[in-house]
Parts: sequence; structure tokens; C-alpha cells
Amino acid sequence: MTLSPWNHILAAYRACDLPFELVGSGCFYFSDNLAMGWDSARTFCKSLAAGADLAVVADCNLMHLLWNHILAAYNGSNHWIGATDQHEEGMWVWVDGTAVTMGTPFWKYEEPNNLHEDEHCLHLNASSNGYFNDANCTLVYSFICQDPLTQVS
Ligand SMILES: [Ca+2]
Ligand SMILES: [Ca+2]
Repeated sequence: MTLSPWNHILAAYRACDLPFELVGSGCFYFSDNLAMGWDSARTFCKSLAAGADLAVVADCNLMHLLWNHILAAYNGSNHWIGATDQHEEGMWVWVDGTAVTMGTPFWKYEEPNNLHEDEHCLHLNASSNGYFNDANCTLVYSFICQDPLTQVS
């Protein structure tokens, strides 16, 4: 039996439980027009599935895959992802507790800049092709959640 490309696509979609979509090798939820502050976005993500949280984007290839998907399907808008330096200024940590890689190839030039000493949450920045920027956590942005339990390899 041969699988048509369509079968392959269906199989890929089934790899993630709704409302998560397969991007790269992970299962992600894009909030589309639903927008809120970073903390509320994190709470929302956790409500979607056991173990779900804001997305950890520790891989540069994944960063570009997510951004290209946002450009194609979600208006290329700013999206919160799961890292913050709320606990200690300048110490960027993913929601899974691992350290965020600083500088290129992840961050927009001269970011994070902690503007007005009040930028402690990470987003894929619409004005810089999705490269990382720190922003005020109360800004109302769309966001990306991740379901680690349905991650495929
Ligand atoms: Ca900061
Ligand atoms: Ca900034």
C-alpha cells in the first residue's frame, strides 16, 4: 500500500491533539485573534492540556518555522512565547527552567533592551521578522502555546 501525499498530511495533523498544530516536530497552539498579557496567556496555555505552557523556542530553526507559520496563517502579528526575566532582571529563562540563549541568531539587534526598565517578557517581534524582543508583559498580544505531551519525533 502506498500513502498519497494527502494521507501523509492527515497523518501529520493527527500527530497533535486539537487545538494544537504540528510545526516542525512540536505541537503548538496559535491564539490567532485572542490576545492578552503574558501572564494571562500562560494561564490560558496551561488550561488547554495537562503539561501545556507557553512555547519554548530554544531552537533557531523552530523560531523561523513558527514565524513563517504566523506570516502564512496568523497575520504576522506579535506573539508571546514562554520566556521571561521577571524574576531577575537580565536573566532570561524559559518556562521549562532552561536558560535562553542570548544574542544572535535569536534576538533582534540590540535586544533585549529592557526599555523603560519595564520589559520582562519575550515575544516573536512582528517588526523584525519574528526575532526575539523583550516587551512589557502587560501588552495585549497573541501567543503560542505548546503541548509537550504530544511532541512527535
Ligand atoms: Ca527585563
Ligand atoms: Ca525590547
